[in-house]
Amino acid sequence: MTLKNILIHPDPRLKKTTEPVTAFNDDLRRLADDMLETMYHAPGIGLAAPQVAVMKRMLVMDCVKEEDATPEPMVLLNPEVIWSSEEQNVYEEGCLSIPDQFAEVTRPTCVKVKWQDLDGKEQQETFDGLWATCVQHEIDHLDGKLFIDYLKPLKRQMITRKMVKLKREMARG
Ligand code: K2U
Ligand code: ZN
Repeated sequence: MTLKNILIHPDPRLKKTTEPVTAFNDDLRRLADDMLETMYHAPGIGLAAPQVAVMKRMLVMDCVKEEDATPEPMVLLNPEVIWSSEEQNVYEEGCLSIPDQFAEVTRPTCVKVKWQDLDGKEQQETFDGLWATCVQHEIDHLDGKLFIDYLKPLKRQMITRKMVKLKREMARG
């Protein structure tokens, strides 16, 4: 298991649409393990492949928040939202690629998602609550969309400027 480096916005790879997964093999399983390890270490409750510079339609998540509860790691390949509720709710979102920045985003409260699992077998599930917010946030990443893209331009530019400054400081070490 390897911890992978998480890309920080702005980065062109975070704005690209990713390619479908077609090879369901051991390399994919190893990547899923590495992404889950990276997610738990961050810590986060979701992580999309482009965030670790892998341009594939793949995401992992585990939105179980209770410390002593059993983790529920999920690996979704080629995920698609096939239904979303009229009802929407607001959540103060963050992003591992935009550290320490939070803003309210409105999304459908409930979504039905279909995907393939690591064996290539088709799965479907309806998500609500934090799981729904998270899976929509991650699928956006696969289409090069970040939560700041839902904000007013001024707020988005302010956050981007902070990230450019952070990356300059990180580069200086
Ligand atoms: O994609 C990511 O950057 C992972 C996010 C997923 C996420 C963002 C907003 C709302 C739900 C999920 C990280 O997990 S951000 C850290 C976090 C942790 C707990 C609750 C919300 C966000
Ligand atoms: Zn994110």
